[in-house]
Amino acid sequence: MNDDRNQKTAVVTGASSGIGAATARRLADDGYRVILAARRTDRIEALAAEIGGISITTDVTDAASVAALAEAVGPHLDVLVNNAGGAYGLSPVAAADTDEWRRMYDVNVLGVMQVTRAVLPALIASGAGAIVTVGSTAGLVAYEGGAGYNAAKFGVRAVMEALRLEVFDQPVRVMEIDPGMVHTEEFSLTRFGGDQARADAAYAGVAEPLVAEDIADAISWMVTRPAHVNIDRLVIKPRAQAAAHKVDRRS
Ligand code: 8X3
Repeated sequence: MNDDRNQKTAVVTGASSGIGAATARRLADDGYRVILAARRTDRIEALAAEIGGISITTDVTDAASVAALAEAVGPHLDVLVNNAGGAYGLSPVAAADTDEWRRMYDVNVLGVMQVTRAVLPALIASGAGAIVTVGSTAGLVAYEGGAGYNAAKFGVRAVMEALRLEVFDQPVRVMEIDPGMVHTEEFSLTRFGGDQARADAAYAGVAEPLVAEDIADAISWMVTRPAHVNIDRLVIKPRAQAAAHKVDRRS
């Protein structure tokens, strides 16, 4: 693959929709050569063609797939956006579905670990690497029915905190963004197994939830700070959401 060091390269996982797709677009606008990594080849191919990026079909939970992504990245990488993740279900602990919990741990925690581990040498080799992992306010405060997702996103935060300590003397920033309510086409639909009515209810009455572009804008800001500026954690919520449980739904 082209390794033109005049143009910075960014990998975005989960780039097929939502925050990942918006971030890929935004980083391309910012001048990055963007590598779009996701499972759905047709979607990332189409977006890559549109923004002049590169699509690499990737399942972050699959070791061989992640190894192929790292191989395609090559020896240098400037930015990694660990965005692939998601919530499955909203069951209380008493009715928890073990498979859903496993899937959440697999994609949110092991996925972040596997991709980060695979491209960390390339990030360090760039001399000024930057990692932004998309966590969630669900990783800061638990809520009823959220335990499986909460546990996974609390886990993501732990991984980022430990990694920051481990590479403190290396030229790589370890950053995290924790969004609250973001209205994307798929997050809630995935959580509720394709039930559009339940998905829509999550945003009911909220005049202005965040949109994917708001998060992409923040990620762009984080990675484009000077290399000595580490935004450890950026918590971002719509004004209507003072806390997970305190949402203005009057509209
Ligand atoms: C998404 C935020 O509130 O649905 O990561 O858990 S929430």
